[in-house]
Amino acid sequence: MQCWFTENQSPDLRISCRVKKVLHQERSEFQEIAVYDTGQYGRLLALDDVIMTTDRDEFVYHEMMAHVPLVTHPNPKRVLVIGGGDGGVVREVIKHPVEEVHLCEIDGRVIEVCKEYFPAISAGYKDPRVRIHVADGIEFVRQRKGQFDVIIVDSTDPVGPAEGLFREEFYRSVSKALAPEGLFVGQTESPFFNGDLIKSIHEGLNRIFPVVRLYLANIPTYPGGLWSISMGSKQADPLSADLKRAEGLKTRYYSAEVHRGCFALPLFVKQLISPGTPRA
Ligand code: SPD
Repeated sequence: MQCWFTENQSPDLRISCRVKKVLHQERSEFQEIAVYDTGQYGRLLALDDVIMTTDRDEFVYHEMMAHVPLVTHPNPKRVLVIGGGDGGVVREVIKHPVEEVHLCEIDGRVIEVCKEYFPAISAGYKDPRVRIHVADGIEFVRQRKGQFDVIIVDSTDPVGPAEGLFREEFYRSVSKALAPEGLFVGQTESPFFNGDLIKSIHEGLNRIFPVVRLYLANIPTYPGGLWSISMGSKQADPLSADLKRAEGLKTRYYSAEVHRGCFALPLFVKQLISPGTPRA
C-alpha cells in the first residue's frame, strides 16, 4: 500500500508527496515532529504536518535567509537566528567571517531530530562560533539591547508558538536588540496566499526601520512556490550593498546577480507593500 504525506496548505488546497518510509514521528512539548523519506524531495521535515524543509530544495531558503542580510551589513560579527532549529540558516551564516552565531530555538527536540536525520543541514552546529539557546525567541530578544549586527527570524507559519514573531511589538524588540548599524530579516510567507499579512508586516516595519525591503525566492515545497522574506535595517540598504563579498561564497542559489534580482518584485507583490504603485 502506498503512503502519502499531505500538507493542508489552505482550506481549499493540499499538496502531497509519496512517502517511501516514515523515519521519525514524535509529539514534543510544542508540536508534532515528523521526518519522512520521500520519493521526490529526499528527506522531509514536517512540524504539525507543515513542510519545513526538504533535502531537495532546502538550500534555496537557507541561502536566501542568510546571505542577503549578511552581505548587506557592512561588517557583521554577531548574528542571532531565531527558530531555525534544523540548522540550515546557521550552516550558511558561518560561511561568513562572523565571530558569534546564537541560535534561539523554542523546541530543543527539533534540534536533536535534525542532527540525527539531516546531518548535512545541521552540520554547522559543530562550529565553535555557534551557541545554542533553547528558549522562547520573543523573550530572548526582549532581554537583549544593542547586541547583534544581524538577526534572522526563521520561524514556522504565524500560528501557535510562532504567531508573536510576526507582530509589530516583536519587531520593536528586534530593533532594540540590534546594534546601531544592525538589520534583520524574517520569513514572511506567500505573496499569493498571505498578502494581507505581508501588507500589515510592512506597515509595521515602516514605522520602526528607516530602510524596509522585501525580496523573493522560489521554494517548490512552500505554498505557491514563491516565498517572501522581509528586511528592516537601521542604515544599510541591500540595494546598494557591496556585492564583492557575495562572489566568494560557496552557494547553489544565492549569487551577486540573485542578490540584485531578488528585489525586483512582480507588480502584485509591489502593490502589497507600496499601495501607491500604479496598476499596469
Ligand atoms: N510554510 C512553511 C514556512 C516555514 C519556514 N521556516 C522553515 C524552517 C527551515 N529552516
